[in-house]
Amino acid sequence: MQRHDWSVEEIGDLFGLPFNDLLFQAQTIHRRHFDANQVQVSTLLSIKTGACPEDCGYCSQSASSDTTLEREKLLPLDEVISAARAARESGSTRFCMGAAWRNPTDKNLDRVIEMIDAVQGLGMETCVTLGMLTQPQAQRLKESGLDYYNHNLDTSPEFYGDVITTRTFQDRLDTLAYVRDAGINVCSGGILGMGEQRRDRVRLLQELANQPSHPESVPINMLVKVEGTPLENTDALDPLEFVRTIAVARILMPESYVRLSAGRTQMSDETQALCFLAGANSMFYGERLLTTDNPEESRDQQLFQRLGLNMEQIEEEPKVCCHG
Ligand code: SAM
Ligand code: DTB
Ligand code: SF4
Repeated sequence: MQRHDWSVEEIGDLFGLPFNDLLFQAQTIHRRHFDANQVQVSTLLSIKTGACPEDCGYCSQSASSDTTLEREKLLPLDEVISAARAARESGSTRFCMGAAWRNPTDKNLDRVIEMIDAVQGLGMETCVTLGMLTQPQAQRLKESGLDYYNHNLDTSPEFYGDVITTRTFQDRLDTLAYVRDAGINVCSGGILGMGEQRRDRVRLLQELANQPSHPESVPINMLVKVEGTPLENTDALDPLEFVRTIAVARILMPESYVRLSAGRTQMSDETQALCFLAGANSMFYGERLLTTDNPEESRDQQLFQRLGLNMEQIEEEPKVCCHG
């Protein structure tokens, strides 16, 4: 059963539990809904990089940031297909394509839909993150067969304006509503370690859990501090507070995949192990996130082995398709 009436006090109390009690509760709930030793892995590809008109303070791709990132045009279809095929060979079940847009134009969407078709043809699940959508665009993506749309709330409504000024928290909620109402699975979460307080982490999770339905996937990112961005010198968050946030997300949204997302390169194996114990059961796999590094596949394989974790497999046979 999903609850959508979590209060700030209830969530604050969960955060305030002794660590062992919190992890025990989260792991107990996790085991009711999932195989505790199974992790779903997705691979990311940036299909359009840099020169984004938004001013998200954490992002390497914002035109307002002073980063050294090379600006790129939308990638050709064949490059997307080779990257997806490589991801499938490595054992990834979902391919997530990200574009540095405020929102896609209808022409952009035609090109992205070709990419979605091709990736589906390889038998993989598809996810895209393209910025804000209109209702008809969400509908078109649904008709293309898209499995997931990623659009993060990023932080609490109260802290949001300290990080982003070019679009509002409400804009994000509107896009999520279009995606959800179109029948596409929602992937929505946030970033920790941006200088927010615990009450902001409480409010972020409250906003996510109190949506009309829980996002099917909830990415929890640790800020990757990118040189030249306004958040480059933010103080690091205590890793145990990151683990607590994962545990509370698991308790509030028991049937959702909680995704241990950006920031793993800077995280110890032990912190990641605690995240899995707290109920994280999906992550990004492959040496690159969008523009920054992710752990090498061999490193993750070692970690899986040490922890006895298994990667979820693609269930269906690949469909026969023109792209081979
Ligand atoms: N432009 C689209 C958008 O913002 O909706 C899609 C791409 S955007 C890079 C996807 C998400 O990645 C952001 O919402 C943010 O939560 C996360 N992200 C971006 N830069 C990050 C960083 N430096 N550290 C952690 N997470 C980051
Ligand atoms: C999400 O929550 N994290 C991913 C995915 N959704 C698109 C992106 C992380 C980006 C990290 C910084 C970068 O590589 O540019
Ligand atoms: Fe643009 Fe997305 Fe980066 Fe914000 S997070 S600057 S919208 S690419």
